[in-house]
Amino acid sequence: MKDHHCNQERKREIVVFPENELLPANATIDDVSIEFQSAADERTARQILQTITKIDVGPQSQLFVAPGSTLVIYFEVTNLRNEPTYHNFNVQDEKRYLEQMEPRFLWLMPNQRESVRVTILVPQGSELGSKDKITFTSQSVVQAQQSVMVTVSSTGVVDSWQPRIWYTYNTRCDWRWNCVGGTWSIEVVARDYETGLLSMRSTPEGLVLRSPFVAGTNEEVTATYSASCCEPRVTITAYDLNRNQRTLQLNVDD
Ligand SMILES: [Ca+2]
Repeated sequence: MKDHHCNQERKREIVVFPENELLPANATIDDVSIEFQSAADERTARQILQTITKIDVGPQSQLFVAPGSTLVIYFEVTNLRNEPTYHNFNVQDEKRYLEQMEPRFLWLMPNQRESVRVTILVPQGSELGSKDKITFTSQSVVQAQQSVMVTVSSTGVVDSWQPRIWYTYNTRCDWRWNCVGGTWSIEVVARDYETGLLSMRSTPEGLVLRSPFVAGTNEEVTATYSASCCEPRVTITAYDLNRNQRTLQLNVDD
């Protein structure tokens, strides 16, 4: 990690991607390149992704737990680099509910996604409504982090409403005669007013968060997706803590 006073220099360096460059913890797209929106070069978009390890909270994770019981949280780690990378995992919490993490390290091939299971035990007598923030870190060529907020609750969760999701285009492809060399991008916002947002992901991969969020937040979560104009389609899905999901299907050519 570099000093703040050479921030501009760091941004330039990262765009050309020297082999050993390290991004700071919680690296987001703003750290990688602020020139992203104006870059009409698909290589730039690809290179940004190559710096990134993405972590999603698996939709099967439960973040409400009764006193005296255990729960499992699934952190899905995806290697978006073009080369195999070794990942060391670490997990911390505020209330010492952590029981187990499996596995503790992994090799991931390009675009490979694997789940890390984190088990917590909430002691008998824990106060209802109290919360434990759990922070999962993957240390590799870059460091990535995702936090979740677990709530102690003896009753079931009431939330049958899907998350909201909306988007705006930053750049489109319609002025181009052919797709080669062109890039399009959108900004996507998701929000869940009830139990809170668990994760937001895309197919193909490539959704990059504007800033980290704690799974379970009721605030807006913003991300950017960018692809070559030769790959005009994307599906983006947002999940809430009660497994409700909303899917957005886009075709930039429409
Ligand atoms: Ca909801």
